[in-house]
Amino acid sequence: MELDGIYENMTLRNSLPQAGKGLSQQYCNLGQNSNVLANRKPRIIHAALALLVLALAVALSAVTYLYLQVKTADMISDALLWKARFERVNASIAALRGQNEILMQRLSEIYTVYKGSLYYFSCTEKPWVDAELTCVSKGSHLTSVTSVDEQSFLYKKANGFRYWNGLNRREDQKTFHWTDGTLYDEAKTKEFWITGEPNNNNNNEHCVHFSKKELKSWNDLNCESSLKFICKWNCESSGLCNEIFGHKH
Ligand SMILES: [Ca+2]
Repeated sequence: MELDGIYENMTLRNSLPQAGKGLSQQYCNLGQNSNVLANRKPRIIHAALALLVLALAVALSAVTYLYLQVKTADMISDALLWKARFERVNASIAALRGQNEILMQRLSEIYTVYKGSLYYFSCTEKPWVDAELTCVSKGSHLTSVTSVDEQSFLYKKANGFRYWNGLNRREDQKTFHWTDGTLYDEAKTKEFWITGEPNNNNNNEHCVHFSKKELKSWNDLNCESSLKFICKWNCESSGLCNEIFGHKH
């Protein structure tokens, strides 16, 4: 009985190492499982990071695309705005050119340069004294006539309308003189008077005007009559020809 008990105990002891071996194997297996898990974690992290980077790249691309879309839209809008402004400026320039041509045409009808003199043909009618004062206010006088060429130019330009010139005898009602200081040459200008003039009708005609579209165009008339008038400047001394017409005469 005692031996049986001993063998039984021996069997039990022999069996212990086996049990220990199984437990150790389980620990080894657990260790292997831990290594697998440890190896998987970096992969998951890498995959997550890769997805994050990919997501950021997609987001950045989307933002860049939207920015470019907005920027392009802004540029197109700006371009259209500037195009509209450019067209308005062009239209304004064209309108100004048209107005300038009209003004220059009108100016050339009112102001005319001939052989070194600038002439102003008024649109309004005034008594002779007021006409002379108007010319003086512009730095000139009513026009004198010093040659056949000048007389021809003026009567043709006057075109048959009545314009005061600067010849008058208001001081003594006998002797003619020019308001711009030019000496009156009666013999030289004799052919400029209309036949029968100056007649000093009613002894009250002391101012002279152009009346006809021909060389013999002068008539003496009551100075209180309201007529158009002609002022004259010297181009060189006044500098106005260059100022008004942009070139020297
Ligand atoms: Ca007369």
